[in-house]
This record gives sequence, C-alpha cells and structure tokens, in this order.
Amino acid sequence: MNRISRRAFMLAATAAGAIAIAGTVAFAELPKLAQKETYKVGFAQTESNNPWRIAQTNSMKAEAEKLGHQLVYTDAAGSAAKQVADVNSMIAQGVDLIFLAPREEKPLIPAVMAAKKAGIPVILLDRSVDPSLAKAGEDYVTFIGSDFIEEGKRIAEWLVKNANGKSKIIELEGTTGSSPANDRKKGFDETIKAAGGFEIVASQSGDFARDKGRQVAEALLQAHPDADIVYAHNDEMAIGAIAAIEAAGKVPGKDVLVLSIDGGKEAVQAVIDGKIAAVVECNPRFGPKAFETMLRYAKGEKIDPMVINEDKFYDSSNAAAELANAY
Ligand code: GYE
Repeated sequence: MNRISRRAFMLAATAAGAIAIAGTVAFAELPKLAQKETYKVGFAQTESNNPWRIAQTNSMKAEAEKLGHQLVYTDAAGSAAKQVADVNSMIAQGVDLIFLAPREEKPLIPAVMAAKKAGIPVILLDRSVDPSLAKAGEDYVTFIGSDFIEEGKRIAEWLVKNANGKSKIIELEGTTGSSPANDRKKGFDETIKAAGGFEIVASQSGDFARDKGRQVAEALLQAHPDADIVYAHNDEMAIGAIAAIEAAGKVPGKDVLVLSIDGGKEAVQAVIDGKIAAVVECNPRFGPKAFETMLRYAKGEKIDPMVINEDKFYDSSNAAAELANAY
C-alpha cells in the first residue's frame, strides 16, 4: 500500500469504526463536564471565507479571552475531512469540551462520535448534523444556532407580500449537504409553494461563496432570462448575484429582486442602496451563549436539544437605522 492509499484506508476505517460505535453505544450517556474555574476548549471552525464566519470566530475568541478559558482554534478551510482531523487533534490534546461548527451534516458524524467515545462533550455551533445519525442529549449536548427553516420562511413571506408581480425565482443554495442549505431551502420552497403564483425556475448550489454565487447566477440568468427574483441562501452569494445581474445589463432591485440571509453590514448597505430587497439576519454572535451553555452543562443543568438564536430582519423600512448594529 502506498502512502496515499494507506492514509485513505485509515480514514475510511476510522469513519466506519465510529459509525459502528454509534450503533453499539447509542444509549451510553453523554460525557460529563467537571466544574472548574477555567477550561481548555476546542472550537473547530469550518472556513473563514466570509464576514459571517469571521464575526463568529471573533465572538468566540473574545468571550473565551474575557472568561479566561484557553481556546484551541482550528479552521478546516472548507474541507469536511480536515475538520474531522481537527477534532481528532483536539481530542489528542485533551480539551475539556469541543465546540464544533459541522460543515456538512453527514461527514462530521465520525468526529462527534470520536469525541463522545473519548469522553469529551461536544456542543454544535451554527450548523447541525444528520439527526438520524447523531442526537442531541445523547451524542452531543445541544445545537446552538438559528432556526434555518424559519429564516427561509420569513424571507418567503416577505416576498409573497412584496413581489409586485414578479414571480420567477432563481435559488442559490448554500453548501450541499449542510444544514442551513437544506433548511433554508425547505422553509422557503414550502412557503412559496403554499402561497402559489411563483415558480422556482432553477435551484443550484453556490457553496455559500461570493465568486461561486456570481458564476452560478450568471449561468442561470442566461438560461432563464425571464427570471426576476434571486433568492440566495447567504449574503456572499447575493452579492455575487448582484454582480451577475449587473453584468447581464439588468438593474438589481428593479429588474430582479434579490433576497438574502445573513444580514452583514455589506448586505444591509445593499438594502439601503436598493440592490437587495430584503435580508433575514443570521446572528453570528455566538460567544456569550456558547460559553454560558457550557457552564450550565458543567453545573448539571438540563440543556434543551436546540438553543435558538434570535435573528433580525432588514428591508428598506429599517436598514438605514439598523446599519450600525449589523455585524
Ligand atoms: O449563513 C453562511 C456561512 O452556517 C449559518 O454558513 C451558517 C452559514 C452562514 O458560511 O454565511
């Protein structure tokens, strides 16, 4: 076996082993967290390619520093395989607890199970894992983040009221297999369908990234020249889509309505400029809630399976007043 294939084999074997463990210890208890003054805590970030991720990382680092905890920080740079390796390295370093932002729902299951097996509690931050393969209160403590179905639903409800005759939708999906992409699609599509009168002419992943979003929007606008609404699962892709709309000689906000989720400063400014019609905030300020939840868990309090963040909503009625508060 050469080096690469042996490594691939080892990774596959670890993944298979962890899933087998999930089957045999499904009823084993969640690892406990001892009460201490300060902790050594891991934070396994997925990537750092947008202001949302950076705001989240900054919030986690600032809170850890404020409370005197040691933070072992890793950035998986957009690779689920690297993120699994990052978690394994945190386990090897003997962290007390791991905050994990799982890039995709299924590939991070082995990481959750490996931490559980090592006796290290995991709190999922901002994205979740496949609920049929790992459960809150059993395999990980809880999920802290936004209600993504609700986010999709809120932007769809706004559209139903404010479409002004526009009806043909291009949907730019987030990272394939990630919980926000799955749920933002579900919440939006179901609401639009129930309202009637709209058509999703194309729905494709732009991987939550600006340039990918621009490229996908460009191709889809060419294939569907009658599309007059773009719904992007995050700001980065919405901003990419605005460039694609302008490159096609159309006016965003006039010829094509752009809807987004995240609500960073650049997007709220785009609402003020009339280029984004409406955006649901996805709150990235996790630090205080994450560490508070960790301490509640250490005290032995019962933690809900989901700890939901509050999200704001921006459109032309409040964007100027809210700009200063946007991240
Ligand atoms: O919307 C996006 C980021 O998981 C909620 O991931 C998060 C999403 C967020 O990269 O911009």
